[in-house]
Amino acid sequence: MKKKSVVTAVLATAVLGTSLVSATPSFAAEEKVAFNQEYKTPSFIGEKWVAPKGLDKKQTVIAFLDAKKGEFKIKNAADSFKVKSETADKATKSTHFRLQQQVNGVPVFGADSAVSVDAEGNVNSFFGQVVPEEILADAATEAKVSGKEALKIASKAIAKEVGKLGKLDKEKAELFVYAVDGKATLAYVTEVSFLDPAPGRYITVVDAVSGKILEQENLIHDDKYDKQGAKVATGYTTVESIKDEAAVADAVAANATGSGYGILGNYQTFEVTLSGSTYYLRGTSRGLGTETLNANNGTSRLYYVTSTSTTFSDAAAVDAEAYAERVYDYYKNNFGRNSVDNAGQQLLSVVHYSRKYNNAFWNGTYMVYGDGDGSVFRPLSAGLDVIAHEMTHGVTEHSANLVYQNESGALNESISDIFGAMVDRDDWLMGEDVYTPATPGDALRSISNPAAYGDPDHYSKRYTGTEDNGGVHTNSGINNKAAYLLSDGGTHYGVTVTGIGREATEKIYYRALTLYLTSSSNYAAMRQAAIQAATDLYGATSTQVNSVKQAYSAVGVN
Ligand code: D38
Ligand code: ZN
Repeated sequence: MKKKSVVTAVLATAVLGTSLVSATPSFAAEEKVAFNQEYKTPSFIGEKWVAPKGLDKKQTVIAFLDAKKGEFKIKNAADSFKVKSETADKATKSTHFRLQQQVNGVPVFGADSAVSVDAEGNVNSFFGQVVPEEILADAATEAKVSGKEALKIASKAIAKEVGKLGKLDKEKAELFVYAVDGKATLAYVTEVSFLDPAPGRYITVVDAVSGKILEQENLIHDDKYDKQGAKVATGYTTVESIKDEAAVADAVAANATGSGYGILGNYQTFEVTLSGSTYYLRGTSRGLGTETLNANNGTSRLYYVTSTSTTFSDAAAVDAEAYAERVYDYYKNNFGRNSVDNAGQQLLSVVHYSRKYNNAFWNGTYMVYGDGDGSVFRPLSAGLDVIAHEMTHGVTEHSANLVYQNESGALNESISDIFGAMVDRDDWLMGEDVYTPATPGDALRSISNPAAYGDPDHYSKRYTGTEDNGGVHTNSGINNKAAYLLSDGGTHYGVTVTGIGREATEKIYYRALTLYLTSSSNYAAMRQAAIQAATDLYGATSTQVNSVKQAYSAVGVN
């Protein structure tokens, strides 16, 4: 089922301003409009658009899009866009809309956008992707297959690839008009996730008329995993401490502070919940709660982590819970964000996943940590940056929703690495506390010097193959380097960047992620989104804005 990936066409965006070959990078004027390379519709508009009198903000956004309908290649903005969210920003008194392109009321896959309206009610910026209606006209308007049937078709195909599926953590089917290579199809984009028999988060695109699978991709699939796939245990030993989930939920519970020693021997405190005479590794004060569960070196069942006192002895579980709480607090204290979805979503962590599993991942429901094989990795929850990286995938999914492929996928990875390094603030390395216990000082990736681990530190060095979803863990280096230069400064390929510090840097990236980036954003959009965020926070002529421009020019993103 390997093919052209789920969204390659949608993602094949690149900015072509009028002057691709601009003057010396640091002096280049910012382009006011950028275009999607495939569709030749705007992907960024940075000009102020003065609203006609008498419109409210939402009407202004639609009027703006309608005024540009020729460029967007649509007939009528009111029919073509649906407002998904409206967020008021106290800092700048601006209002931020997220919109979804639709045709006959059906959303167009990957065609979302972000439009900001300033305090005076004028449009400030547009970011996103709009597919010409001419292309969409081909799609059928009526589904012959139901969402349920589409999920059945998807699950059957997945089982054929990985074997009989265990409990499904998520099953979702959404009807879209799905455009690829200039051809539009009415299709269900389904998502099926599970931990058993192997980690799966499958996106399957099913033709809503014929039931044919157009594309299928596992987002938790990579070559490194394939190599150790054979080692994944299919069976597991049951433990006596197995508890009935319902019984625990029904019991009268009380909170307490628990403690224990983590993998690296550090003393950790965290929330625990007393139910009957048993303490659970569960906190209730952060959003809808935090909880750490134990896969017990299997893949098919999750067990409670319990103790007869507030002291917990499972070191990997202690770290997972303590650090999940710390990452929650980082987002809450710095940005007022309430969990991954900003609505308190319960934070679930799974430890001791599979056997000797050398990785950690976010599957849309859980953060999952392997124990490592002891030589390549120690239990991965021992890394605060690892936990921040995984949880940030959840934050991204609920904000920009950067598609996990090619440039947007590399940005998705980079955002996770950047916040990993912001939470675990003492260095710019990823995974240094868990990788190769016998080799001190090394890491999985370096944000300050990606090249030290073979990752690109300039756009011209980007990987353009298809491995790892188009090199998402490789090309992340380009944006990682920009973030590092922005924070700490330096001269890179002859371009000097004035550092603005970690505090300003994290604010800029959080703002760009939550207000300006969209699912199809590429590096060029990232540059513009960071400039826009820095402009909001510090003003258009600030050193911070200038440093953002320098940082992106230094990594070849102009
Ligand atoms: C290196 C080696 C063996 C396995 C791995 C890496 C070796 O040197 O022999 C597997 N691996 C681990 C990681 N990357 N690859 C690191 C973790 C970070 C967070 C510590 C990581 N995980 C991925 C992610 O969260 O993006 O980056 C998991 C991706 C799963 C979806 N594609
Ligand atoms: Zn990641």
